[in-house]
Amino acid sequence: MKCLLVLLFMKTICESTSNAAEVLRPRGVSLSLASLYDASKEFHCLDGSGMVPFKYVNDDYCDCQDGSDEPGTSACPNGSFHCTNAGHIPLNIPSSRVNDGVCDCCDASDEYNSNSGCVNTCRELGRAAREEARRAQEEQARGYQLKVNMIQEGVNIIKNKKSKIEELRSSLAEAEGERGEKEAVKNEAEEKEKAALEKYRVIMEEKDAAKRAEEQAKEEQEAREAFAHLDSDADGILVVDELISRSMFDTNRDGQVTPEEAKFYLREEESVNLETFISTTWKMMRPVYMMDHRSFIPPTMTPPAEEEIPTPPEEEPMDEGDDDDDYSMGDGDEEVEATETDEIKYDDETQQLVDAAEAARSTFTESDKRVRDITREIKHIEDTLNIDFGPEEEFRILEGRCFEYTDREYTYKLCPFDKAVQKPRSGHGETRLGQWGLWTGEEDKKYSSMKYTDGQGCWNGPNRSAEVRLLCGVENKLVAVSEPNRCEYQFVFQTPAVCFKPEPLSEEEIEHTHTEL
Ligand code: MAN
Repeated sequence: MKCLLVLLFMKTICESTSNAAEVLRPRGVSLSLASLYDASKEFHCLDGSGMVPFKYVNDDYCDCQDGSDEPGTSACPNGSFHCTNAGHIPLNIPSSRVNDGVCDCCDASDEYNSNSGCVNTCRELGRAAREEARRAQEEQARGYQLKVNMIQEGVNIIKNKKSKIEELRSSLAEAEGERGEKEAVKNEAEEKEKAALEKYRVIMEEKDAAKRAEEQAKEEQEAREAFAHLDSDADGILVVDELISRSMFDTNRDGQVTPEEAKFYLREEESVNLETFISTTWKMMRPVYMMDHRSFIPPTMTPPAEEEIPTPPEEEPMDEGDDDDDYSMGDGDEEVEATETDEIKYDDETQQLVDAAEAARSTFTESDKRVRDITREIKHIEDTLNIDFGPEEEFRILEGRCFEYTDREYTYKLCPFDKAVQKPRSGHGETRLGQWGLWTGEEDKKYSSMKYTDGQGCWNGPNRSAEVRLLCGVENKLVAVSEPNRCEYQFVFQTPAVCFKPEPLSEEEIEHTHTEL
């Protein structure tokens, strides 16, 4: 850098970059501020805080509050030094770094009075940076070309889906018509079936009624026999004393039946006649009575096999005239009868009508299923058409595809617009990190990140979720996954879908490139 020594105070006015060769300005001043440093006038501090003679500029003494009088020395703590960095990118550094022995500017201008030995590397750095920028621009351009293809494919998918919906709608109309016909056939067949079964319904009801009556008679007979058994003096009245001699009523098992215990079974009456006994008392007494006769089976138990039914112990006293066998219950007779009752054999004509109705029902069910399947398929396609696949449908071709990334512990899988999952490398089972949620990029960068929400719960934490940052790249690829906060994952996905059409090089850049070459 060529510097002129100006005036008495060793202030330096330096010639700057090649493209600003003729603009002389104090050291550390940028081209844009050069006009504010006019050596023929007093210097106005840039923040308006004061005015000093121009000779005070860069005199290594801080006069202005904003440090603007010392752009080229480290005298002001808050000053700013501008490196022109010709050949590379200009830079502003805090002026406290001027001559501190550290090379901050690639043109070495910040170390003009130190032993740092800084050399100008701007040319090499500039060349490398331009090379990198060119490479990035080429990548953008290739990516953008691929994006154009993705857009085209997205548009085609929509077209195909729409025509598929049309096709399905006409199949639906046809299937609905068919279902209507099958339903009419079914209704007719069922009418006939119902009429034919009517006579069997009457038969079945009669059978049921007969069965109920038989059971009632049986129970009444049981009651009569028990009454006769318990009514020791056979006077037709059952009294408390007659129960006291029966150990079966010893509720608390203390070896004797108290009047209270006996009365309990007579429903707190002193005595009952046969009629009352049958209608009310027996119901209360029956379980204990039957248990005593070893033939009661609680209703919820399956009847034991015959050989398992315990027989009364021989020493058990039996009153004369006892006919315990009469009280056998739960031998399964009812079950068999019920089964027999259910299995009605229809006459041939009825059977044919039942079969025809069954066949009509099954044909109708098939038609109905077809209608429902088509309806579901239409709904599914309509739902995917409503997903926001980007302003130009550029993300649509990613639907139905999945991308993986493996780190030391886990394999992560991203299925765009569906889900994000995590799978331990050693072990089984996937952990759901989230379901497709929404686009989360800010303002005009809405499509630069997406969020998958409502994943599996995290112990003592939020439900898992994943944010996917999208970067321009020439292939669709999951390139990184991290977990910055527990159960909050960050995916980085490269895709041409976010590449922009590269801006053409400015004339200045073209000029620069030519000069470089
Ligand atoms: C699993 C993984 C981890 C997560 C912990 C939280 O080990 O899903 O990513 O941090 O659970 O307990």
